[in-house]
Amino acid sequence: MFVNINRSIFKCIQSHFNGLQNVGTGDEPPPHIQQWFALADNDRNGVITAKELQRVLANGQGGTFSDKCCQLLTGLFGKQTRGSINYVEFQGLFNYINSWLGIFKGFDKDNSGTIQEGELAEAFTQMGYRFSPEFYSNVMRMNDQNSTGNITVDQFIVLCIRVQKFTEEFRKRDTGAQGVINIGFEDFLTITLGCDYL
Ligand SMILES: [Ca+2]
Ligand SMILES: [Ca+2]
Repeated sequence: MFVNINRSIFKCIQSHFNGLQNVGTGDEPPPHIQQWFALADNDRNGVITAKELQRVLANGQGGTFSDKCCQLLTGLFGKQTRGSINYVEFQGLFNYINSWLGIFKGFDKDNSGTIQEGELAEAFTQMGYRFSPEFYSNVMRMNDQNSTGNITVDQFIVLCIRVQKFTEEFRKRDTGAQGVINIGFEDFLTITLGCDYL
């Protein structure tokens, strides 16, 4: 699902991806990670920006990963230089994306390449959440801005990372594990604004 510029490369990567689920278990990075890094580093300056990352990440629906998703991913992994990823960081990002692709494929029960509302509910249930049908309807509406009834892989990744982050923040404050917290306005704003810049 990683990928590019022309259709032949896309096909190559698609088939490549099917064998990539266990990437990164050895001491040396697999050669294809180097190839991906070189492909993504368009200006050959040794680091990858969100824009460069976006050029090589296809969402499987004829588009690329969104600006938001690429910024979020470079923000998560680009620790040394803010806003860009070096080669060492890229190895972690590569494995991270592959893990998400594996999770996404597992939840895409009908192999449509996108997640529908029922699949979304099943996914979150399997992740340990219990939400109402209204919640899933709202989430679909907020993420599926073109009203297609589908969530693409990049939208799914952003959604899951945000839910994880909000869950962590909630649990820190839910000291009695009651599922309810009291929260001050400033604290609330800090969490929501912080999650926006993940
Ligand atoms: Ca670059
Ligand atoms: Ca599906």
